[in-house]
Amino acid sequence: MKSLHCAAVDLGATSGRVIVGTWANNKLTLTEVHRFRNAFQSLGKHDYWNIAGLWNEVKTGLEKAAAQFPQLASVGVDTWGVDYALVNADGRLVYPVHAYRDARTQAGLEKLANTRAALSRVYAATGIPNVFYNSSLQLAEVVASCPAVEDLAARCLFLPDYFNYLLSGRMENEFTIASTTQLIDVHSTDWSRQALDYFHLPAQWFGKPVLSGTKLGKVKDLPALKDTQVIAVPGHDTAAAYDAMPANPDGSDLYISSGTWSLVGFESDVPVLGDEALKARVANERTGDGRYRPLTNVIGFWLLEQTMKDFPSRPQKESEWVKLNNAAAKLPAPATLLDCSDPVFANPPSMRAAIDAHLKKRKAKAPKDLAGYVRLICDSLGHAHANALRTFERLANRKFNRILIVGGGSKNRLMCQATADASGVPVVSYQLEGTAVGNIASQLIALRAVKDLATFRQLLGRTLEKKTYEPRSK
Ligand code: LFR
Repeated sequence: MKSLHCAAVDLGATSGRVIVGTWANNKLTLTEVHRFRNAFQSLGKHDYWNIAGLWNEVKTGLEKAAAQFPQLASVGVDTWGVDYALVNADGRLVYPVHAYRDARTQAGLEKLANTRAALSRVYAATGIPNVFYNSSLQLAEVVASCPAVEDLAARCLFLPDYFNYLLSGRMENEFTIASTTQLIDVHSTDWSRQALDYFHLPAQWFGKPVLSGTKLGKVKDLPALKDTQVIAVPGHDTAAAYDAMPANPDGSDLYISSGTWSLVGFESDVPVLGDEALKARVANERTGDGRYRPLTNVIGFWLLEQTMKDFPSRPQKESEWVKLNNAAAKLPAPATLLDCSDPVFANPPSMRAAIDAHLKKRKAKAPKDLAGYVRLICDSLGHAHANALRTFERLANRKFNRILIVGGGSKNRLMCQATADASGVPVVSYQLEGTAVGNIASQLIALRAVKDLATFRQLLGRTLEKKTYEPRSK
């Protein structure tokens, strides 16, 4: 069989990369051709993404990919969830692209939280809980504070949609990313009229979502990629990462995509709804083919990434990371853990100060050094992951035998072990760029090089390196 090369553009909130997947003899090989940092920038009281800068990096990455793999068959884009670009009919931005951690949604968040009937209605309609970053709240804030935008904008393109548009010239809303907005009908694959009405959003901004695998046309404006097909993959990075899970087909695995956030969830043919699910903040996000991925967002390594900023001595090299983690592992287990759901951790000016104040309120002492914070954060995440497992077992009436972890955080031994210990089930961590692999899997299926996702997972599972963490009794 000839080898096939597909490029994944994978944009995360703190870093982005372009990775080429080469499929030959039923085996996937990855080549990272470009990696770059990403961060939102503050201007006045608000936070924005540097979209032009990101697009430049995407182009640089794709040109490098084409130089190394001249026969690039296709490209797919996935990004973090919920953020969007408002464009006119010619595709021009009519509003700056805000970053989801911008505090502008606070008033809308509180209003919905305090209106029980509306909150239940919106949850029953969309299956998405009321969280500060929801696109619904962000868009409602724009329309309320700048009503002219309703006329100026012709379409709302979520970030993968917008990059797909820049690449192919086609404006489509992809389904997985649409499902993170709190605007999709939980019982169909289309927008929820009820939710659009509640948030006062113009229905004409949104097109009927396309499922992943849809071909959008050839790349325009990048001569080296003129024969490369743009494919709408699961545009939400978490959906892509879940697709890459070499899971047991019987549904007995719980998944964690671990990075800036820990996305803890599973796949299901039916949503998990009701008052208890709403209280537990279960988000019924969707898979590329229209099924469900009930999950909860645990704050993740954002806690550590931000705490590091307060330590000039933070590790730079891999060997320094290992040393720091070893020092953290030797410390006694902290008696008081962080409540990872406390909103004070969302976007504080200093994470270290926010952690110290949170501990003080709980009458506990702040850690003495960076190793102490690492230990506290890893143990707290482990505990939060275990809580999510128990909640899902109860609400979905399931039993999970293993937890599978992919993503940058899966390399963190301390967190993996803490998760196994707190949950009482083995944790299997894979050396896997989950989001890029799921992105590429969708392209391979669309190009008919692989039959379906189940086949891809089975083939992938054969070649992956993994490490299993058995739970230790206390
Ligand atoms: C992870 C992620 C989460 C989403 C958060 C905000 O990168 O996409 O799934 O809830 O970022 O978009």
